[in-house]
Amino acid sequence: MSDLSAFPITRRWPARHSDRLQLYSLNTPNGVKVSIMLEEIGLPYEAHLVDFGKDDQKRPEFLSLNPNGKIPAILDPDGPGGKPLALFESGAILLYLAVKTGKLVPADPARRYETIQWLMFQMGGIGPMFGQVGFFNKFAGRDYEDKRPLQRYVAEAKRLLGVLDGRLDGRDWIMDDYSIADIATLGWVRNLITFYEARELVGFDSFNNVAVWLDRGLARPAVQRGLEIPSRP
Ligand SMILES: N[C@@H](CCC(=O)N[C@@H](CS)C(=O)NCC(=O)O)C(=O)O
Repeated sequence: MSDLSAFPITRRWPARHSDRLQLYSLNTPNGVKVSIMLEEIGLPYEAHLVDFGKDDQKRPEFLSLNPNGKIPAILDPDGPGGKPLALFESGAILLYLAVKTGKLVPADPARRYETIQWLMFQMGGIGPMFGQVGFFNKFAGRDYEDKRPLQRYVAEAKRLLGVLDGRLDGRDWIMDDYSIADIATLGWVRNLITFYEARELVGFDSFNNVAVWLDRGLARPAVQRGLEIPSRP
């Protein structure tokens, strides 16, 4: 039995099964990357809801694990050397879980770096830019009189979709096989055209390879399950 009591986050979110990986998250586009990954690889885990409605992500117990105050974060009782490992940043968590289990990342070093490259393309491009489209199209930024910020992020989102569409030309997945690069990206593309209501705005239907890839990804049972974990209250 692992002892996770040294981690203050377990005071607010106690582990019922301290031998299982602990996930602190919400089913946002960054959060679902990790729940989808965990569902895909079949590693036993316990999901804890970080409720934004209660500002849970700013509580001292959460900040003790992630000083950046954002989900997702994990605590793996069985980290490197058999010791517990706390980790935040969805890209780092995906990579950690892939390397730990030898799943969803190629073993060949060159292919592995290529996968990491596309993972970083999501982390540094698709996530931040699509998020700004959401802010200026659906949330507080919608009321701004100056529409140039919205136009800038829509143009950048279209450009990024074009890059992804080119990569997916003649391919089922971003790499040859389904990988952490797809897992990182699927939830963001889905969110852009659903929750952020930007389907027409970004001309999504002209990116046929992306549309077909998205449907292919969403058809995976593990993706469907992961998208709901942890569900909003
Ligand atoms: N780069 C971080 C971004 C995480 C992030 O922005 N999470 C959002 C949800 S998608 C969040 O926790 N927002 C809450 C807040 O900003 O207060 C990652 O990929 O893990």
